[in-house]
Amino acid sequence: MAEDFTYKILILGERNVGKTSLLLRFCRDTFNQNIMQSSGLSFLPKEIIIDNEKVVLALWDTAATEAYRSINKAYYRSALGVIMVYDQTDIKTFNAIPSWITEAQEVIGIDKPIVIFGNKSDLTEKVEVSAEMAEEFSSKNQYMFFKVSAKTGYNVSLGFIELAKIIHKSKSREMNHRSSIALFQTNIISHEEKCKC
Ligand SMILES: Nc1nc2c(ncn2[C@@H]2O[C@H](COP(=O)(O)OP(=O)(O)OP(=O)(O)O)[C@@H](O)[C@H]2O)c(=O)[nH]1
Ligand SMILES: [Mg+2]
Repeated sequence: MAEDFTYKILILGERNVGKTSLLLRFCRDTFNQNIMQSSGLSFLPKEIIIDNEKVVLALWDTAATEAYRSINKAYYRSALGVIMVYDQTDIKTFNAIPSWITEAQEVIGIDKPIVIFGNKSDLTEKVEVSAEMAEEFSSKNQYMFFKVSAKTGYNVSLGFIELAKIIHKSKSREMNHRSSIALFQTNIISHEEKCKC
């Protein structure tokens, strides 16, 4: 049976950082300055090819408002990676990253890859979070970091695809490991069948 490469990914971050806009840029190549604030939870699928294999990303967009935050947490389960978004023109959104990550890791575990998106890189005159600050924070915690812009599309696909590649690599390793164990078990069984003792 063909393997199902469907990977659930969470898009997290404070209100207004551009989570929905990044998704719409990646999945539909569109941008709307007058986008509505999200309520609840929604997801968009995106099909990509990695190493000649079809991979479907199930991208879960979350509403950051406090009322939804705890409800959404119930849906984090089984996510294999996180896109953690902050707005480079608002330092509060950068400072909030650790609490979002802790909250996610309580549900999905600490071993899942996390990519930090410093969004709104097109707004160069209002920067409150320098790329150096974000890079330092990311490398200290072993997260990948991308400066992105949902408005111009800068680095958006690249960031999503890099996360998908990491997930795909670990999934492939896991499958190889499983098939080695299955092969090993088959060998033991066939040996026992042959052995009449
Ligand atoms: N200049 C600029 N504006 C952006 C960018 N990304 C998003 N925006 C704007 O920022 C505002 C918020 O974007 P959303 O995508 O709704 O943000 P969100 O994180 O989904 O917000 P919530 O759903 O409330 O949690 C909107 O006015 C967007 O048009 C960007 O890269 N550059
Ligand atoms: Mg939204």
